[in-house]
Amino acid sequence: MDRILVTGGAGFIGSNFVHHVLAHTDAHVTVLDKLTYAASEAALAGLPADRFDLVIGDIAQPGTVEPLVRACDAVVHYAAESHNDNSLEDPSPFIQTNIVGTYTILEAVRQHGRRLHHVSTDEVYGDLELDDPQRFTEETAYQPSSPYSASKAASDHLVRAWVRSFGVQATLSNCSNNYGPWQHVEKFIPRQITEILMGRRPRLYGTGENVRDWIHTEDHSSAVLRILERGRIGETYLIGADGEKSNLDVVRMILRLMGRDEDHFEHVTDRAGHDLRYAIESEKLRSELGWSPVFSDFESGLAATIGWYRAHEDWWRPHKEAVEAAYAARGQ
Ligand code: NAD
Ligand code: TDX
Repeated sequence: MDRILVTGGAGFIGSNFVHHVLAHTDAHVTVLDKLTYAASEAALAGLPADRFDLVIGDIAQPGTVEPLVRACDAVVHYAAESHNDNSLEDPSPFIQTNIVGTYTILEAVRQHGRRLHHVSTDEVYGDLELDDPQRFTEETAYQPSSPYSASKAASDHLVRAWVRSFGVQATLSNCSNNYGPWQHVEKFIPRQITEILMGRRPRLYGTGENVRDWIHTEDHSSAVLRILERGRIGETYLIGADGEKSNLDVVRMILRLMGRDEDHFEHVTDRAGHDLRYAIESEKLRSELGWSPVFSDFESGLAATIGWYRAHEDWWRPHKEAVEAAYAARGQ
């Protein structure tokens, strides 16, 4: 694959993947990104001009997508509206980008016979009880809870239908919660770190017993590249790093790593329909494609992430107050 089109490549996870591909392959990368509030051109600064370009545009516009897909060998599709809380306020951009946008990409890869990797989330499977010995596998039934996860589930179904009905050469992956540099301050870990940096208290939705399965975004990128290069067409691979932690434990760990009292947080209004627990069984990816995560120690990955937010206040500070005003309006 000489030329890879990365949709959503100016976002948190997509930009990490762009750096990963440029560092580990000889491919040229074109990013297609609408540059929504969640995008960050700074995350793509300094990339080699002969191997990288950025096209600003909407994945739901066929006239934008078609020539870019024609010009590439493979598409890696990250672009999405990604925040559950926003989807509860206004689902409409989630339907438009995540469903209509994915449909638009699928029609272009069908027309031009291009390889596609579709990036999705473990949230399509709904949630697990805290004491359930099972984890999500590639066979788990879909049961999404929020407008966000329902829109991602719909996009996954479209991809599988285009594989089966039209022979599109696609793979899919569903990953657990990512953390690392360049994540928007609306999300849980960056919100809590930056609240502490601003002298305020972290805010836990509800009891804080909810469990997320954390993976460093660099490990997500290495998994996606492995699937792009070696995955079997039509297959789905779950990506996870055995990183289950309750939100309460994560907040306490952040407070401790930042030299604060571990009980120095607040409980706030719970998220509507809040999924209780996500947990990924990634055995298929590990045994079939030989992938394994590098960031196996969550606490040291979290400490490095805290260091990154300390050093990049110029980047996150301009977004911080608007995000907090929206949370405050909802009692969160
Ligand atoms: P993000 O919100 O940080 O970035 C999304 C990017 O997509 C932004 O750069 C944005 O400008 C772009 N975009 C949005 N709408 C667009 C449109 N219509 N046309 C072109 N570009 C558009 O999201 P993220 O956290 O980096 O997530 C990336 C992908 O990974 C998403 O598909 C998400 O569902 C999936 N995912 C995320 C996580 C996680 O923990 N964040 C976990 C598993 C899967
Ligand atoms: O202030 C907060 N307090 C809090 O307790 C925020 C912002 C969140 N939470 C909780 C809600 C979740 O249980 O923390 C957990 C993580 O919240 P988010 O960062 O919003 O992530 P989540 O809803 O789990 O979804 C994330 O992982 C799956 C990504 O945003 C999705 O794009 C991805 O698909």
